[in-house]
Amino acid sequence: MDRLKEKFAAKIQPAIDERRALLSDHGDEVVGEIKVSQLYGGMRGMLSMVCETSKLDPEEGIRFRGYSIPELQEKLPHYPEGAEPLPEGIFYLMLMGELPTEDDVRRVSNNWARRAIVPPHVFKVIDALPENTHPMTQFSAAITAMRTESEFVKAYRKGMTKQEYWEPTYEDAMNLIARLPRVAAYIYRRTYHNNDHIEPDPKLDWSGNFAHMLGFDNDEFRELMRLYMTIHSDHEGGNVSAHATHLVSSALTDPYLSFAAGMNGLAGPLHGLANQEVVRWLLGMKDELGGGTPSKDQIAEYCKTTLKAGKVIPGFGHAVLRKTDPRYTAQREFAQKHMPENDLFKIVSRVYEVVPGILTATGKVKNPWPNVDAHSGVLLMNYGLVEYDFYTVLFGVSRALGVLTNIVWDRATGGPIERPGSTTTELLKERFNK
Ligand code: HAX
Repeated sequence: MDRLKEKFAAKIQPAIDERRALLSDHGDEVVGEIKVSQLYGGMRGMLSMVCETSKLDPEEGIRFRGYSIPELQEKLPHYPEGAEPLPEGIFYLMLMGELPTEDDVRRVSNNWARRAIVPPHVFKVIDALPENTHPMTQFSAAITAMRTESEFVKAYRKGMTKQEYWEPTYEDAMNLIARLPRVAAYIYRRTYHNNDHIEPDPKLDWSGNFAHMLGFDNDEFRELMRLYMTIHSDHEGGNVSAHATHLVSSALTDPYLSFAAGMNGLAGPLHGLANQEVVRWLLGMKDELGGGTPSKDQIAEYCKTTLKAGKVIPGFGHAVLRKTDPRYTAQREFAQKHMPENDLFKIVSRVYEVVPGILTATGKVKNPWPNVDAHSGVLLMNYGLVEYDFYTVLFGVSRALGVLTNIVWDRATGGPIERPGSTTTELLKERFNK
């Protein structure tokens, strides 16, 4: 058993005991109430699950195992001479519930490098799709095709006890995380670089190697990937990609199919696809106004046209957050440090000054502030990764860290199949008309 797995195994029984004690002492206590508006309103704010890896506060933003993004930028190990946290570190933190040492992070990196070989039939499945297939469709198909490698499927068929479920789930999660950068880079090079693929460099860290396979061998871009992969990794349990992964996994579906379900959810324009929509929207505005940096008035006019057409302004608003997303702020700080003169960054900054006022004036938008997706594209564009239809795949690679950690924990603690109840409008009417 590898050291990480051994360390994780030691954490399982105390976690089970803790849950048992909570359930036995407080199992019947009420932690929330459900309003009719929530039944019709996407279950917004309805406390309905436990997710250990991160917690979202509407005002403050995300905390991973209690740590904010600025704290993680300071406390998680960096690449030698780098300034951004290594995603291997946030994975360790989410899995173990404690900050990693430099050595812990090196071990995670080496562990993933050892597991990173993608079976050849996965590339064949990608190649069988038309070249203009959206990268998220290719990504989802490739993840599903990789299910042939599932240790959970093999062990379940052979027979195992419930207490053993976590072990092959852990193996699948680690293998998937290790292999996703290669799969994603393959899709990118196939779709946009004439099938000119780049072999992995196992000496690099997970994100550095990913940047290398994508074809971006410069130190600043690698740093950007480390930051990007860290901050997109988790956003508590109820968002579409995390919840879809968890829901499907709760039926004891293997991690490959569960994660593919999460990625299909991430591909929606109200969720992860918003990162491509932001760039499409910004470039559309630039085009319409004949280039240059649009004035605040011009941006305001463009926003009004977007809203009049019945569209949302991508990258703004959130179902939980009520302030500027700290993931937006972290990316803004990266831009201020590395690319303050970039034209598109200047537009993004000006958009930040204009959009909240316009959304507030609609009188219905609960959060007029920017989310993570409002900023990620402009950073990628700066380094030459301009094919924005690919951006959600990058998000997906990162999201694997959180959602797969969650299902490992779920199997370790004996999580049940999810089966919430539903009602009908007729029954609600009967109830209130009594
Ligand atoms: N532009 C225009 N209208 C918006 C809006 C925006 N950016 N954000 C919210 N609204 C509208 C809603 O469409 C809704 O309108 P209707 O009542 O006419 O249906 C109204 O304001 C109230 O919505 P809300 O309660 O403020 O927001 P929701 O919780 O329903 O939705 C969304 C949250 C993120 C889906 C929403 O803000 C949105 O569509 N934003 C733009 C797309 C986007 O950036 N998505 C990424 C979110 C972060 C994420 O998951 N990243 O992966």
